[in-house]
Order: sequence, then C-alpha cells, then structure tokens
Amino acid sequence: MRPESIRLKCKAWAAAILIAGSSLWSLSAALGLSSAQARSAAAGDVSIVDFSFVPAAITVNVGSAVNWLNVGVLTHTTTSNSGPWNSDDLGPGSAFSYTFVLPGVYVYHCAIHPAMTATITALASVYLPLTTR
Ligand SMILES: [Cu+2]
Repeated sequence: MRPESIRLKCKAWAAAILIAGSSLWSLSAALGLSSAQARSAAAGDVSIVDFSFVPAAITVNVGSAVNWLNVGVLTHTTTSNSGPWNSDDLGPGSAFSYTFVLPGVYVYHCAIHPAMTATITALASVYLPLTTR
C-alpha cells in the first residue's frame, strides 16, 4: 500500500471519529437537559424555617405542585406577591400546596413577616422528540 493511500485512510477515520464524537455530545446534551428537568420537577418542597423559606429559589414545571411545610415554631404564611395563592396562617407543622398552571417567575412572601421573601420559577413543559432519520 502506498503511503499516500494510508494517509487518506487515516484522514477518513479521523473525520468519522470526529462526527461520531460530536453526535454523542449532542445526544448527551439532550439527555442532560431531560434529567435536569426531571430533577426540577421533583424539587417542589419548601420548608418554612423561622424567618426564611428554604430553599429561597426553586424551579418547577407547570403542572407541578409546590408544597410548603412550616418546620419553625412561629406562624407564617406563603403569599404570592402577584395573587395566585395565599395560604393564610400556617402554624408550626402546617402545610400548604399550590399547583402552578402558568409559566413565570413568582415572588412570594410571608404576610406576617414581610421581610421573608422567596421565588419560584415555573417552566413551561418542553418536549424533546426523538426522531429516526
Ligand atoms: Cu413569617
């Protein structure tokens, strides 16, 4: 075999490996996005500790409920700044749940302690169709 044809074969293999590598990268990027969404959909729980919501910022998918549980010793509320929900008073051990129907960034607070604020981001559902070409 002439050295010229060996060199051409190497180039062809290098190109094939490059193409295979980049498709694998796109596939894992797509799968990475789906698993991030699965995690965020499950992260719908907020603890009301005295004087803070923990975590202070969470992301859920539209259609998911967020569950607040007052684990502190004082009474608090979870009250949306823009109106969709208001728990009224939640004594120690009380819980409240709200299901997000519209995407958006929702800021909320405690009506008793207005300095307690937090944010929920509700994402529209995203479908990643798998196609065969
Ligand atoms: Cu409070």
